[in-house]
This record gives sequence, C-alpha cells and structure tokens, in this order.
Amino acid sequence: MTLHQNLIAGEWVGTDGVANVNPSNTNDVIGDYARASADDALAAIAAAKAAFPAWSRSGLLERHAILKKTADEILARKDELGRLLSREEGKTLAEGIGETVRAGQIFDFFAGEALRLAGEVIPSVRPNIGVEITREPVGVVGIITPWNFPIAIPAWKIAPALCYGNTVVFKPAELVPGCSWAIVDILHRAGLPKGVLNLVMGKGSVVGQAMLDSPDIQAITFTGSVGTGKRVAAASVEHNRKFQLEMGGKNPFVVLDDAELAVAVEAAVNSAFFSTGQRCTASSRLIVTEGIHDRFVAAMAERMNGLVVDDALKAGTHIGPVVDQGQLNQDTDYIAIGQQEGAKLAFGGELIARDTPGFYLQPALFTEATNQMRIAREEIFGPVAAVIRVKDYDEALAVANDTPFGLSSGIATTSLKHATHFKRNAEAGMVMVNLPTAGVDFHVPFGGRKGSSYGSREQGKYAAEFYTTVKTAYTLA
Ligand code: UN1
Repeated sequence: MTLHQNLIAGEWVGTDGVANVNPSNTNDVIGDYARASADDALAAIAAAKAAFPAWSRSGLLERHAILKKTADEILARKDELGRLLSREEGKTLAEGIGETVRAGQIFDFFAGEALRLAGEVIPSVRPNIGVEITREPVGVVGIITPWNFPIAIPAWKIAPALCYGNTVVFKPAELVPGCSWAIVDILHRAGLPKGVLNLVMGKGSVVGQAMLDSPDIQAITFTGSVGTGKRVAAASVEHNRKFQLEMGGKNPFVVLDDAELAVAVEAAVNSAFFSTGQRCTASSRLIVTEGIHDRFVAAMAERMNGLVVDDALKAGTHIGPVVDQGQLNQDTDYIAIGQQEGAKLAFGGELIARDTPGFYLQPALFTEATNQMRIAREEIFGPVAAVIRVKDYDEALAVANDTPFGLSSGIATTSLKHATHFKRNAEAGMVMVNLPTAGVDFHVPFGGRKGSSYGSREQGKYAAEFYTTVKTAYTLA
C-alpha cells in the first residue's frame, strides 16, 4: 500500500502510516497516511517560521500563478478527486465532485485576490501629514480542519492564508487525510517554496496540541467541535495569537402556513439529510406552523421514503453512509434519547445493511418534539431531524432563536413581510429564504454568531480580516 507522507520544509517525510478506510465499505483501504509526531509538528512550525520573511515579501504574480495553477489542476482532476473524497468521507459522488469544484473555485478566487491587494490613503487631521492604511500578513498560520468537508474547508483556509503572504502549518482531520494530501501535493508541485506550506497529518492530542502550545504560530483557524474550539481559544489567548473558530450548529428551518409545500420539503430534506446530515450548516430543527404541519410531515415521509441510502460511489445513491462507527453510535444514541424524551420517531432511524460493510443509517425524522428536548438543543451531526410544531410566525421565530448556536437559519414562506422580518431578526450569521440552510457560495462571507463561531468571517473578501493585520503609517509631507 502506498504511504502518503507529511510535507515538512519541502520534504516528504514519515515512515509508518495509518490506513484510511472507506465508510461505505470498511474492507476497502484507500491508502496509508503517515502520522506526525510532536517533533514533526515542531519541525513544521520552525520551517514555516523560516519561510515567512521571504514568502511575505514574495511577488504577487508568483502567488497568483501558484494559486491559479492549483485551481486549474483541482478542476481538471475533479472526477478523480471527487471520487477520493466520497470514498474517504462517504458523501455521494455528486456531492464529492461538487465539493471538489468548489475547492478549485476557491483557489481561483484567491489567485485573483492576490492581484487585488489594496489599502487606503487618508489625510491626517493634522496639516501636512499623510496616513496610509495597509494590510500585512500575520505570520505563521495554523490550520486545523474537520472531516466533513475534506477538500473545501482546507481550500478555504489555505488559499487565503497563502494569498495574503502567510506561511502555513496544516493539520487535517485524521479520518480524511486523502484530499488534504492531494491538495498539498498539488500546491507543492505548483512551485510553493520550501516551508511555506507544511502538512502534518496526525492526532489532535499530539499534533494539534503542539500547534496550540507553540509561541511561533501567530494565528489559528479551526473548524470542528465546540469542545476542541474552546481549547483552541484558551491556548490562543495564552499566546496572544489571533484565532478563528467555526464550531457547531443547531440550525432552524421554519416552515410557515403560506409556504409552497414542495419548496419547503425539498429545502428541509436537503438541509437535514444531504451529506448524511454531517454539515455544521445542516438543519435538525424543522419548526412548522400548525396549519401546514400535517401536510408537511406527510410529504416529508413520502420524500424520505424515496431516498436511496447506499454506497457513496454507487450511481443513484442519495445519502451515503455515516462517517465512522463513533459517529454512528452518537446518532443512534440520540435517536434513543429522542424517543425516551417523548418525541415520536415518525420515519427511519434504523441501521440498514447493504452489499458492503459500512455505516448505513436510515435518515430519521421525529415529530411531536419540543425545543427543550436534547435532540433539539444538542448538535447530533447525523441524518436526524425533529419537527417542532408552533402556532404562528412569532412563535416560530422565538423558537428558531432559542438555541445556544447561531450559524445558519432558514425559512420557507411566500410572504415578503415574514421573509423580510426573518432575515432581519434571525440570530444567525447566515439566513436562507426558501433555500436549504446548508450549501453556501464560495465568494461571500461564511460564519455564525453565539456559540457557533468566534472571530471574523471566512471566505470571499472578508477572509482578509483574519489572514492580515492592519498597519497605519503616518508621514510628514
Ligand atoms: C456548506 O454548508 O456548504 O463544517 C458549508 C461545515 C461548514 C461548512 C458548510 N463549515 O459543515
């Protein structure tokens, strides 16, 4: 089996590897991936630190060319990389290819941004003095990514980090090293100088911890669990470094009496169950007004009945497997908890067998749930959603906002008045009208409020806020 190594200071290193297993078929091993030690992480940080002075002053055309070449190669290999993604993570092939295209588009966007760096020239309040406001790179950026978007999230952190002149130590999720290895390989071959981007695959408790403890990392961007996010925050405050956190969600999707039923059902099924519900933007709380409630639940059950849950790589599969046994246990535990709490399991929720050994779960829909139940308060991160019945729009909005999280929020309605009011009053970073809560564009800001996120937004032009630091220079004329 080929060993995929870590990239440290421009050299591929590492001897023993861990198997990357396909969740659709646990007999299928994708490859061996090296596991970095704490010393490897320190070597990677030292390499990024050494590479920073030159890269931070590198020519814009050099940065543009490397990012563009990377975008072009990712897009040219979209079918192969999308297949690798689906094979290691378990989302369907269409979703895997779609995510790969998105990663290519992100590199393309930041290739362009490298040529659009700008500042401001402002007169001083004092005579004969000029003020220039410019953005400079932050330094060594630590990037820690989750397993559920194996190529898009690494892309949307690595591309802006490099575009603005930072050097990088990158630790992907242990479960899905394949796509991360592939994009680092592409960037390396595209001509990145030694040490500008270092890949350290391995355990959070070893590699991630070494990154958190290092005084030589000036910024950490993290997407993952609330618990780990809190540790990143505490360690970063200790080291006076910048940090950006993207954590959980318990996103509401409101369905009003005046909604178009087909639009509401399509958006709700996508929000709750596509990508096997494993998106921080997924909706697991379907908040439905009483006039449409029964019709909505019946239409959901019918639509769910038509969903094909099977091998992610098979044509015709709508929902792939859960990512691993640990996540599957968490999903089934919550399905039991929901029933114990008194919600009604209206559809699905059972383990299913397919031709190959994999982690297959029939998407589950609860009805008669309340917003106080654990299934409505805690992030499950699986294909499990709960319908909460409410009287009217005002109650729907109150329930939607009654959560510790605030990433995404959706509404299905034909009322301009309610749509407008919801956009203004939903306590979330992103609001979707007649659209799923998940599935975002690559060129506009991404992020949330309350317990979901911390720090400035990711993606698009707004990414500059995190990956640069502002300098204000005064000159006597
Ligand atoms: C999307 O919904 O298209 O981890 C993106 C996540 C998010 C990305 C969601 N950071 O699910």
